[in-house]
Amino acid sequence: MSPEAAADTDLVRACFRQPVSRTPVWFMRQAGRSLPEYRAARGTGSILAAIADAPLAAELTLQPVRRYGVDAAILFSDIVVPVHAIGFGVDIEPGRGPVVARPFRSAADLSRLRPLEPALDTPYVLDAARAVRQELAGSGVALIGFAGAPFTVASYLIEGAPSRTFTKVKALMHGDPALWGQLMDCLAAMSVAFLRAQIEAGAQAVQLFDSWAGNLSPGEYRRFVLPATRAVLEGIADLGVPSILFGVGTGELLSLMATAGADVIGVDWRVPLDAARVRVGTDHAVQGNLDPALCVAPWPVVEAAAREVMAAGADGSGTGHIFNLGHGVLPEADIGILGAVVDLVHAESMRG
Ligand code: 1CP
Repeated sequence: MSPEAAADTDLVRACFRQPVSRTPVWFMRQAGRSLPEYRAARGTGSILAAIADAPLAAELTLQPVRRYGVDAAILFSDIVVPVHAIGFGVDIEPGRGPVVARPFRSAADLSRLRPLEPALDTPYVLDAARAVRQELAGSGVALIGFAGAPFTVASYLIEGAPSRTFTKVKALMHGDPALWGQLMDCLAAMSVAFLRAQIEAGAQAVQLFDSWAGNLSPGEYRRFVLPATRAVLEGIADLGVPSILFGVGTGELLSLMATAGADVIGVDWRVPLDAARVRVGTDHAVQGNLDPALCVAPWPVVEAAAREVMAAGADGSGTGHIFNLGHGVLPEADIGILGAVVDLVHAESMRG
């Protein structure tokens, strides 16, 4: 991939705060159950099986591009794919999320986390990336690769299932900081390997999902999470591909997240983007942040909210904003509304 080709998309230009032809827009979880074509193509099999079927994963990645006219495709994969692929014993239960048969409990469990060799362990992800990139060549639509940030992946490995209290995670990080540090180092190395391989296979930007970081205090984030997050972003910096760091409920963490080395900070719907900009500083682009729950509301409500996001996201020169939701598309979202949001953002930002 030549740097010129990579820079030839509004998404990449916006990440680097360069002038764009119009504000780029995509949606986290844009593939998935909200799309009838997704339900038809995927059937009832396990999501990990769909991810391991490269032609199917490529098709599921491209569906939202065709449906909505978004400016980016995000690879159809999951943040637990690497730990699943090295045999840690992770599965994804329909309607529930990642579950772990034998959760991470002690130093002995570190031996179950061998390094990831993407070409051998997850060749299907790289095959899907190459296929999507080929399909998108010359379209101006960028391919986004992604990985889970160490904290959010660790939260599944330790809790054993989706959690809303993170009690076991916090007990380990505070109770055995040395073991916590070793776990973070392992997971950071895995995310670096996974992201580098996706970039080499054609991803033009990457997003690091630290979805559950908002459950931490600033002190916890600084001490227990920021170093490994920074290591992931430093580990891919030489490739010159822009990075987006995102979490939910991170209003009090935004200024710390801005020191991790990402080009873009993703913001959920709780913090207006102009306030977020003050917290992350002028050297970052921002991504977000329409409330996903609003995407079931009548169009005038959504239109007003989307216009507010655009106004708050504009940095004065019309650069450095990627329009997105504040978190993933909900299964019950109205797909006609999502398409109308894309059209609105494009039309309004072209007016200049
Ligand atoms: O278009 C896309 O974005 C689809 C690709 C994708 C992505 C980016 C999937 C497929 N998963 C992810 C990332 C992911 N996975 C995150 C970060 C994004 C976010 O914050 O939403 C997280 C936290 C996960 C873990 C996960 N996988 C959950 C959340 C559970 C919890 O803790 O609440 C769930 C439900 C899954 C399964 C999953 N992964 C992807 C899909 C489409 C699904 C649902 C499939 C099913 O229900 O069978």
